[in-house]
Amino acid sequence: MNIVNARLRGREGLFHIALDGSQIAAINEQPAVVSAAAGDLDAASNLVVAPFVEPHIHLDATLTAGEPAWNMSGTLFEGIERWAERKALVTHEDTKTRAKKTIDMLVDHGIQHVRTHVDVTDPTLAALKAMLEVREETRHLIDLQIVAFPQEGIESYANGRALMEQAVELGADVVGGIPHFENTRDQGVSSIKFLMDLAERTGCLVDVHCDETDDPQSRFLEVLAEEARVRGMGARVTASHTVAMGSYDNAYCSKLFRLLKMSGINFVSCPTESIHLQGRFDSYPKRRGLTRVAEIDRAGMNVCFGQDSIVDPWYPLGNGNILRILEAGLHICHMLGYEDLKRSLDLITDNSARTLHLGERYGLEVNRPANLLILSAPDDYEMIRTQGHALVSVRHGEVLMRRTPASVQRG
Ligand code: 17E
Ligand code: FE2
Repeated sequence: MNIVNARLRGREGLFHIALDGSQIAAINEQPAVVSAAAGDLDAASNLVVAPFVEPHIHLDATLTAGEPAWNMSGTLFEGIERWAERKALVTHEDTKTRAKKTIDMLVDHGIQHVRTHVDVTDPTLAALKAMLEVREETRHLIDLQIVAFPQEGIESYANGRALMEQAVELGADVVGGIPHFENTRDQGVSSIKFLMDLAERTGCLVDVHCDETDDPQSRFLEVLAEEARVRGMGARVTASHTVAMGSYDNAYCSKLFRLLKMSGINFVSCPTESIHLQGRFDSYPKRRGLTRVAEIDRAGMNVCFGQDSIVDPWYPLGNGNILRILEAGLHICHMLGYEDLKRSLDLITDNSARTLHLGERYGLEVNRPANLLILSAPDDYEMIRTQGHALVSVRHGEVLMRRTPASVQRG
């Protein structure tokens, strides 16, 4: 199969992309627009990019909002309470059904790589066992990384450490954490040492829910970054949320950034989730409750956007469309300047792939997997402005999804 009349990010002109089975065989410049042969795909002078990436979602909790009760305060902590009630009702099939429905939504929006956090603070590890099956059963749709995520704490939950170890033995790809939720600061610190040891010993990646609170005293990011730096593991470590950084004063943050840069860790921000969950203890002025996305990016560090939730106890909306998250994030993070707009897709493609440590399994380059999207606009700026879509998703050299844009008639 070939894709003709493709525009590529950061390059002038049109391109012809040849797929050979499940690999990209060639990418060549086209002197002029051509008509597509039977069986080929016509990008119609629009962008062709590597698939969108969802670097942070909770597939075990999706599609449960209101069951058995709604989160009325809109806080993270009520979300955790409501989820604990729903978690008691979780079954193997219930988890698989909801996760697969959600994966279909992601696929419909051009996502082919997903990192999901799965709650392992459950003595039966029911959700984890279900998600390990989902990972295998959806390989034709997505590459799925599973994070062993201790929603109710590692140190503050009964057998928390053993459950984390068991989750990794069963096949989790990534070790998680939630230091700001542990009962004490000391437990937060020891939880990070424990999870970094576990990851180092087992070769897992690391992705910690870190400082997801407006409390400027929540300073576990420095602990995570230092552990990553000393062990030389930065490229394999991700700090998710880090929203307390939005409340740190500039003097502390300037010292912190030195360490963050040395550590080489990655960052995920979930802007729609954080704008909803944070700022809840403020009146006015009211904080945005997000990490310093633009500043992290400008300091040369790696940051990307995720959805976090789709219709769960923490966030009642969502439809799988990561472009919606990108648009919201650019607004909330003061990133509507032209320099940011013209490379904005980085935040849901290349930066996210780096966070997931995908290496040569990702990217629009010869000899890499034949996974790509045809978008509805010619560049990043126009994709955002027109609220564009992924129109075709190709995976392993075959069309996985086609979207027909809405049409408007006048008169
Ligand atoms: N759990 C958590 O601790 N934080 C979140 N944002 C979600 C689940 C969605
Ligand atoms: Fe999360």
